[in-house]
Amino acid sequence: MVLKAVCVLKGAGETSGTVHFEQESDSAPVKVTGKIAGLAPGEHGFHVHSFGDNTNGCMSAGPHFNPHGKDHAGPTDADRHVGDLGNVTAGADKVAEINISDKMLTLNGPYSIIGRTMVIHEKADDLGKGGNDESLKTGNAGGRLACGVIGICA
Ligand SMILES: [Cu+2]
Ligand SMILES: [Zn+2]
Repeated sequence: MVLKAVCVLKGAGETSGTVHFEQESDSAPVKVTGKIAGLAPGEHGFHVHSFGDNTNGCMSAGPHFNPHGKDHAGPTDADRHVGDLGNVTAGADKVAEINISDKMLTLNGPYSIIGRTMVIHEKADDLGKGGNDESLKTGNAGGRLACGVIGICA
């Protein structure tokens, strides 16, 4: 059974986008595709945060989704937050095209990301290599430009 989800990201500023998720089977990697516009050219941290709560904007989404109690890291690290998707890169047109396949994300079971929040950040994620405490929590990715709850789609 193919599982599909979608997330529409919005924020207080000009940043917005749509991200699609697709998983071919229960244990398959999750394909993450889409586009985010209104970004300063360069890298921007991109994570799944714990809560599907946007009552106080993107802040209510809480910290990175981390059900296994790991430190923050990059998407290719074995030990990382489940929500750590690293960076997406915006071009001169201020648009980031997203095309990621991730083995740790899942759309089913107790660690499903459905109902949680996708956040795009102001700055680059240092992938846990920044040499300070914050690096191991947030990657020093700074403010939350836009976010949206991940929902089931057809
Ligand atoms: Cu984040
Ligand atoms: Zn993290």
